[in-house]
Amino acid sequence: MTFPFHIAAADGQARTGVLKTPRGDIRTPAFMPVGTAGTVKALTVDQVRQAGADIILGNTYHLMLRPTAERIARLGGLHRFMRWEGPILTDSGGFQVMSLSGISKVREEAVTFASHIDGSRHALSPERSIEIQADLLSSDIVMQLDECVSWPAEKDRARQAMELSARWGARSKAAFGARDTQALFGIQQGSTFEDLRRESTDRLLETGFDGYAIGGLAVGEGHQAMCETLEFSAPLLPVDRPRYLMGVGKPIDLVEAVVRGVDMFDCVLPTRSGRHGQAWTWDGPINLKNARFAEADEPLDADVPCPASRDYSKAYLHHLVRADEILGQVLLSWHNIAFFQALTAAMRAAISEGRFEAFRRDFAARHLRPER
Ligand code: PRF
Repeated sequence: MTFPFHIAAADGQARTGVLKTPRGDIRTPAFMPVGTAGTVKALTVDQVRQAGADIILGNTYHLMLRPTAERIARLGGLHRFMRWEGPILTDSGGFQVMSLSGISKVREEAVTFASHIDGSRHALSPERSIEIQADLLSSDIVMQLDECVSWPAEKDRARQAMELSARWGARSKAAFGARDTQALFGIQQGSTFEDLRRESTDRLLETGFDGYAIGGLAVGEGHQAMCETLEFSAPLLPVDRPRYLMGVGKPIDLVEAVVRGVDMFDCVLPTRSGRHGQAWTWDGPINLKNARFAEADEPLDADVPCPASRDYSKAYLHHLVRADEILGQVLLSWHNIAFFQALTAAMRAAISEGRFEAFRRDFAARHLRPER
């Protein structure tokens, strides 16, 4: 059984709907806060839920190294371990090996790598990634192991990674089998090449997945090239299954991907930038460290239904950030997650009401306006 995906309304390529999972509904377009190491950094799960998130993301790479997937399994799985009762999507590990580990080697059988924590050697095959995600962590949405090339990529190199990802997708599916309460997503690769993205999709469709991710973007190509690639990549994917753009992005990236047919996102941006004093608002990003907020006796956003957005002044947040107080990191992470949820909620409403183009135009005009 695959998770039902009900598209309630479409406006151009943009769609809004609900992905139904046994652990709860995921309203799309959806933003998934990143809980890399079994925590959405600086936040309790109650804060994450209160900010409006339906689903969070976890990472195979981090959890297999520490505290190990076997230990999490003995402690009842990732949901129980971290006290998050909603759905969890786990990434498969290959991308984090590439971006975080020491020396790594990609072979047909598996990727081998040195831990960024203690240098110990590990191997991750498509089958082992499925075992960790589905059997040990008890993830709800499991990602296939893939290979993502950095940008720019020679076409031959991009083809090689795309073809390996397609073979790993088939092996992942065989290892996953048929399950009642968990879903498996395939990952399209092919860098910025249209023919490679097409071939990647054809091979994923031969295998057959519950949902489809677009990988290999937001790796240095820039906003414009990402949008151009999405323009042909997203519509290749089945219209009736969720489409997930991995590791994206800024608010403007989300809006421009939704207009091209993407349903799901994840990114460390709201929490990472929150820990560095940055707040995301309808009027663009602001840095609370800036002296102009020293006596700004107004909240970040009175309309975002989150205590961090509504109940604390910018002047107080400025003080916390300047004094390097932990609460500053907590409140800005919390606000940023709530803002990304408010953004996806606003997109869902605009699509439902058939006014997504106007929303997109007004959003860009306000969000990208140079600071006054
Ligand atoms: N593959 C996987 N995870 C990812 C990516 C990918 O290509 C990206 C690329 N932006 C982020 N996270 N498995």
